[in-house]
Amino acid sequence: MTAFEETTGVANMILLDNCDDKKLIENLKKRLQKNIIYTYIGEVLISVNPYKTLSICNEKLMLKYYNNNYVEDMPHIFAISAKVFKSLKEYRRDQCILISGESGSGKTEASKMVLQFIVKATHGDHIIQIIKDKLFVANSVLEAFGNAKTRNNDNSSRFGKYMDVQFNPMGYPIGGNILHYLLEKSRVVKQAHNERNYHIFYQLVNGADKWLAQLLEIDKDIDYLYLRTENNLTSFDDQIENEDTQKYKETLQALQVLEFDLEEKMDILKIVASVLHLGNIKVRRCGEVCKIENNSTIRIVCDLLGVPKDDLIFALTNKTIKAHGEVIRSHLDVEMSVFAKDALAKAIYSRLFEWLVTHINKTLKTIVGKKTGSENKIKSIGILDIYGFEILQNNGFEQFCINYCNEKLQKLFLDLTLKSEQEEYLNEGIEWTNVEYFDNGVICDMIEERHKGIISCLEDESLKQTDACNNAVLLNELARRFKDHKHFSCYQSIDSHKKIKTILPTEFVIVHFAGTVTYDASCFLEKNNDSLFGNLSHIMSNSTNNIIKSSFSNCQTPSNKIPETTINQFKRSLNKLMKTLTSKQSSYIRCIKPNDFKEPGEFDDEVVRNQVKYMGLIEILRIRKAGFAYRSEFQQFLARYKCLCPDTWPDWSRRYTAVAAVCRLIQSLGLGAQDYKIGKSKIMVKHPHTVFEIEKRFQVAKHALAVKLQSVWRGY
Ligand code: AD9
Ligand code: MG
Repeated sequence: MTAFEETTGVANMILLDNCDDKKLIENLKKRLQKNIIYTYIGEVLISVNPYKTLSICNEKLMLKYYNNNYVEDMPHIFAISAKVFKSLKEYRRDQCILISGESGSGKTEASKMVLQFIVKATHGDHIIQIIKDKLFVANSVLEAFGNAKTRNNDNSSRFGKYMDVQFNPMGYPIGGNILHYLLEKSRVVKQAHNERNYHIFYQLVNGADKWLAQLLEIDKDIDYLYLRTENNLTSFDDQIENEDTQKYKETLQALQVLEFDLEEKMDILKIVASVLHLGNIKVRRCGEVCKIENNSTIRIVCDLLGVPKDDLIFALTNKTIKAHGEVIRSHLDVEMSVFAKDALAKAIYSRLFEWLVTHINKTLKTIVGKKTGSENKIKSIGILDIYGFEILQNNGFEQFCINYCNEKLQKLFLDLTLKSEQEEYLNEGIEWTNVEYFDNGVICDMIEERHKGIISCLEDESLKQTDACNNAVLLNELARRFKDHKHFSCYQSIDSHKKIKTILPTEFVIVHFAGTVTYDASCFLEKNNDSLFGNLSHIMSNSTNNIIKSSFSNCQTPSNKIPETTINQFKRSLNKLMKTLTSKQSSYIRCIKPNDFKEPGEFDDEVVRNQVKYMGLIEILRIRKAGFAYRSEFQQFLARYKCLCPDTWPDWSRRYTAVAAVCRLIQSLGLGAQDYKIGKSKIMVKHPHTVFEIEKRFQVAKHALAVKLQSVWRGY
């Protein structure tokens, strides 16, 4: 280690003498203290959240990375982005960048930097510029509607996002597509202490100018129940108010760039305001039935949503179901009426979010077909930024979904890095000592195995109990199925050898790869069924607000058909995502949260140790240290580099077999025995810098060849 590295740490941790967590953590700490937040383990980028603005994101830097090959001693998100972009262009292979880490570790910021690189580093005409502007601002809209302040993060993503940016054969971005995963709906009506609702609500209340506020009948001075956190009245502090106002302007500008027309923008804002008013509707008991108290509030809601007032009042206080061909009406009690109101608020907000994503995708798609005509030549870079692993004081259905998603991503990471790499060495007949690691497949199976897992159990109970949910039955069934599972316990299954001290009868515990989480199952079935009374959906489907009308268009006729449950939908879309990701060449950014208090520059060894451990960073380090940075099939290697040796250029096949040609080529490049290994079908090169050297020579040779061809051409 050089004196410089003594104080600033090494840029690639495969250069560390020891593969233990102490050395790895010490290295990350040294670097953070010098404001260096990026470090490699092989080609995996580790990013530590500095919680302060550093000058690491500017155009000059981007160009530097763009113009250089992957620079080993300067780890950066731009380096990964440049590598991915070049692979897409040179090898014409679809790429993806998987960004993972726990809540607040910096995934969303990292994903924005990748996108910034793609947008800034690529050129193109006016139309390309339009698409780049749209790609860039799409995030602002999604963050306004899908992010919120939580205990862990002031700008926490409450939905999963996979953004695919499409490129034409010249490498210009020509379109995009966003997939979104399960927005946390419950936040719309209730937030934990010191957390907030979605940013857009505060942006609108603070930012709307006078005429708009009058039109939407909103006012900062009104106490909005849905903006009240637990035990906390709505509090607007001056600085936050200013920030929200500023962000409101940005959101509106972004909507403009994304070509939302005036009517659409108004419909969006009306829906947001209607949710706030819905929250303030008061229901009281009136003899046997319940009644809505504040007539003026329900009038505003109906005006904004474009639905008849009497119909909505009826649907919020009564329930109609069809049974044996007859329509049966029953009164709701106060509790059920409030439940119906909240369910409506959640449904219209989440459908608005879906509509926004669909609309954004439409505007991102426009240029693909028009401009190129050859869609099969389009390649893409996908950027995955999902909600991070969460352990809260109170973990519910949402945390279960978020953590399940993180289990799947961790499994994919392990399979694509640790597992497949080790298998490859064995298949190629290369001497290899297996590195053991914790394979979380066992937890994924426990959650999602067909007919057996927790999801299937939840599904069975949800379908059985569509009316009055009894979560105790669910817990009993979970206890029966998983009482002996190492990663599960609940009150009903607990026995002396399980070491969980306090667990309530309404709870169950999963020992996840990233930590032990106690889930409160009280509302699991309700949230999974996610029921909105049919008559409410029907009213919405006849709304004069076009977004509401189209979002509920599948509810034109009241039906008793049971829709697909939330968890089943989520599982299906996640498995589809995993397939997409597996089909692409993947690169990884692992984000680390250095402390639990969002404190700039603060590095808590224990907090980091936990993340290093569960992410399997030590195991990656071991494999990377002992393994090979570059692996290529003989034919592929020769196709690219045969011009570097007179004996293999232009046609090696007349004199050599593929393996002999590779050996001849390697020999002429002057590689030592320690630099590479020849497997059964592949050549493996130990260090990245050796590959860069070969690549550099290739670029020089290619250039020389091009010049020669040009002069020959001119001679004709
Ligand atoms: V969550 O799973 O969506 O709750 P993320 O996405 O991992 O989480 P995010 O990117 O939102 O975390 O980062 C959290 C906060 O850390 C940001 O709002 C910034 O204030 C801060 N942050 C993150 N990365 C950087 C950075 N590279 N430079 C400066 C940063 N601040
Ligand atoms: Mg995020």
